[in-house]
Amino acid sequence: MHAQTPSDPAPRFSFPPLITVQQHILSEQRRFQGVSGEFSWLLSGITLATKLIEAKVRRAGLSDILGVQGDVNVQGEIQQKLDVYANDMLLHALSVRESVAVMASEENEHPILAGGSPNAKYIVVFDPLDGSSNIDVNVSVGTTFSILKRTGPLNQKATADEVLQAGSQQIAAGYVLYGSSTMLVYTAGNGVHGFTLDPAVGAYVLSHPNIRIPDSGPYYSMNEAHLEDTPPAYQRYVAGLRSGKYGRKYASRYIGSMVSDFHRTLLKGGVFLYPPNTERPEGKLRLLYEANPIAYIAEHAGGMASDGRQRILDIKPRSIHQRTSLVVGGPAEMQAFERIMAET
Ligand code: P6P
Repeated sequence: MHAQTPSDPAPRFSFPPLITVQQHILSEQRRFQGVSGEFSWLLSGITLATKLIEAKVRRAGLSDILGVQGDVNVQGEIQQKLDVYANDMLLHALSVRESVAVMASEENEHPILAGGSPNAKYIVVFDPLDGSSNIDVNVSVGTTFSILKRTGPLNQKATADEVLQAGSQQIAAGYVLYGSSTMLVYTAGNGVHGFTLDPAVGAYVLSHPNIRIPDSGPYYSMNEAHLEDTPPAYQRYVAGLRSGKYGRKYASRYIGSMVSDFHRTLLKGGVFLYPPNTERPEGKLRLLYEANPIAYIAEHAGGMASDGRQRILDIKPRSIHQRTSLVVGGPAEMQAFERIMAET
């Protein structure tokens, strides 16, 4: 009988366990039946791309990347150089993930059939740099992403139409906010979790586990320059927020960068709204890669998201760049909104 090799007791640390987003994703994907590791490998492509984007955003003022690329994108918007860079990073990182069949980006007119393996089963839809018009004035910007599964037979090549799925079909969604710190917030349907990028080591570390949107919050957030041009019901709703009609008087906060305005709403509570107006009767924000990921996160954090008539996640898209109005927030603010809309 050999003498047993002595062993030490398990180490006890004076700090909480450091959980990286990769570790978290691996534990998450075990919930998906039959998901081999493709899901975590796909998400690692997104996190890698956002680290490359973050490095450029952090130095935007120091290199010639500031200013406009000069081109105009499919939205008719002047492309900022960082827009183009961010889009290239995501397209590159995802195109080398065998599990990605289709990519759709705000910056590309049509979906891109990725060169994934014939059995690639995922679709990734993203806005590489939302709020990019704020770049030159150093206001936070963000990346949003939405992950869907293919709807066509895996033994046949994917079609672009497979992107047009209701937001309720998302299997994961998230955003990266390039703010005073860089945070990745995502959900794979089992809670909403926030990770802060530690620039010293280049890792997203779990900092906000199981985020829940407060039942009621102190802020409402909209571009009030459009208020007189929005439908009367929205004007009545905002008047109620201001007057204390819904049980508290709200303060106004508006950054003009959707990811930032939503992130504050998610953590502090309240409501963010981009209603329809005379200039944009269908709303301004994009359904597939702005409203859907935000709505998916909001609902998994205990909030709600509506286009004024229906749940955002129930909308069946007609086109990839389709716009929608968006009202998203905590239960108290959204129930007050739904009561107002029910009166019309
Ligand atoms: P407005 C940024 O251009 C964006 O797409 C969103 O990030 C933001 O919420 C909205 O537009 C701001 O629009 O009309 O208030 O400038």
